[in-house]
Amino acid sequence: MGDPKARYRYSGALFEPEPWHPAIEALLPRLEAACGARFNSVLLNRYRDGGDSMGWHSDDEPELGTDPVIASLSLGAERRFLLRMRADHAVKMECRLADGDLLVMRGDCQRVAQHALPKMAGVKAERINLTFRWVMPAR
Ligand SMILES: O=C(O)CCC(=O)C(=O)O
Repeated sequence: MGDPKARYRYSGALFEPEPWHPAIEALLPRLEAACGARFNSVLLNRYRDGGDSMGWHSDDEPELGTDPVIASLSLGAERRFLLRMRADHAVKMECRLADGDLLVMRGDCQRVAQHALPKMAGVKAERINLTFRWVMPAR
């Protein structure tokens, strides 16, 4: 979802954003003030329960530029969030993301680290995660 020009390429496919939902667009001023950054797009991920997960990756698509600011807003079930250094996977940290938490990744985070949201046995409730980004229009 995002501004019409905020198209991005991922795994060889070009994604056209959905227009902003007014309830999500209304969050932008507070998010941008909190992060000191602009956002023109948001990626929404739905985890139906603890069986849904996201593997290790970095948000390092070229459209995000160097050292992107990524604001991740969590809604719904509390889940574990993991971060590890690319150069040494033993160097890692973990936090819990609860309903309403805002996690901000910035600086060299996407260049030097990877993140993941592991499966969590026993979690029955749904979680929705919104990651706000600035996407440079794809050519
Ligand atoms: O659901 C989360 O907290 C992580 C989402 C994520 O890693 C992503 O959208 O790149």
